[in-house]
Amino acid sequence: MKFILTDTDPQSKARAGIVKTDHGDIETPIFMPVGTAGSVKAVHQRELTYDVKAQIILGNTYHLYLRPGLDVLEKAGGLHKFNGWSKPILTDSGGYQVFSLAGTRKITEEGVVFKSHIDGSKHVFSPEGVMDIQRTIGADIIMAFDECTPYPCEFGYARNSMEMTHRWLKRCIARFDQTEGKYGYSQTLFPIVQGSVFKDLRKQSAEFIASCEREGNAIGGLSVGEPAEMMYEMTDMVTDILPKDKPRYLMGVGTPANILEGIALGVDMFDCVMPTRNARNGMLFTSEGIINIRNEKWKDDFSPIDTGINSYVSSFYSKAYLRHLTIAKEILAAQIASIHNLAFYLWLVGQAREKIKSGEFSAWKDQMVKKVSTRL
Ligand code: PRF
Repeated sequence: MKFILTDTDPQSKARAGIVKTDHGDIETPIFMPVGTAGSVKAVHQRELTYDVKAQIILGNTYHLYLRPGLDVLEKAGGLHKFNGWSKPILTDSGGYQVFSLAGTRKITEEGVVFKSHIDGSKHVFSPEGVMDIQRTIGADIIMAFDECTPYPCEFGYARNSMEMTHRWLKRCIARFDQTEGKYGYSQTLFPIVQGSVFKDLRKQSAEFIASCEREGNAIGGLSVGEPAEMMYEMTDMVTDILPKDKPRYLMGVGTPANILEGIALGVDMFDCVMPTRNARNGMLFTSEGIINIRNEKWKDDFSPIDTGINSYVSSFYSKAYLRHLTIAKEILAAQIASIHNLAFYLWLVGQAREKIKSGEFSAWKDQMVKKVSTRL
């Protein structure tokens, strides 16, 4: 993997660049649609490519390991072959899903013992095991095994957890560097900064992560319930420490406004379930603001969902029709809303990229944050 930093904004820490992988280039800043179990919910690959214009998607180690399982993925020749997505893929390590989804779990220095949320069966994730699993899944970018602390979190717990995440990282790196990709293309490992909302821990963690000199770095443990200002403050501190010549990924973030602020703080990559999950509940993000499509006010509004973002479904279907489908619980509602929301997120980061390139990012960002946060 290679990262080429092409432009920097004069008034903020925003940057534009290109991440080069064996499955193609990713233009940053970028949003990565979440495809937890190997599919971006309700969106098939052709729409993901041509309508959403996704450049990279995410998969989850936890889910893919439990189902379909590593034997099937290996027989298929990896996740790209299995799901037909031939562009880059990133997999999260399970170091977050195990904590948020699995039933009873026990964390030790060795790793985490957990029970599957599907059938209650018992499993163990260790730093080494999770590297091997992600080698088999075959994502281009794989994530280190970490503990994402909850919010709020006591200082002592956050410090011990961060120190364990650092020891786990050393084990991840050792295993990753001793092994090779199974399918003929290269993979890269991103470490994850933790440290909850404590400045000294964040600083310590960012310095440790930077010293590992991997090809890209991630910021975890944020957007877990803390106030947005706190998330920005931590991100700002961390991006001052992480190397400038490597991509930075802010995990699980966020709203359109969170993403714009994150870009201004020097973040290059984002992922979140929000555009797809909220779409399934009737919440649409548009270039004019936020819509609850179930609202009576859209009943006879035959105007297109959003003509501002150059997406086929968003200009083809009307608000009134999508409202009807949503209220009638038609499957098509989830499809249209998910494609639209993702197309909007990809449009937003694409616009940010253009504005960074033309030197107009900061002023544009401020007015855009207001616009995308407005409830229509
Ligand atoms: N760690 C991992 N994945 C994550 C997070 C984390 O801290 C977050 C936090 N927002 C989302 N996804 N491994």
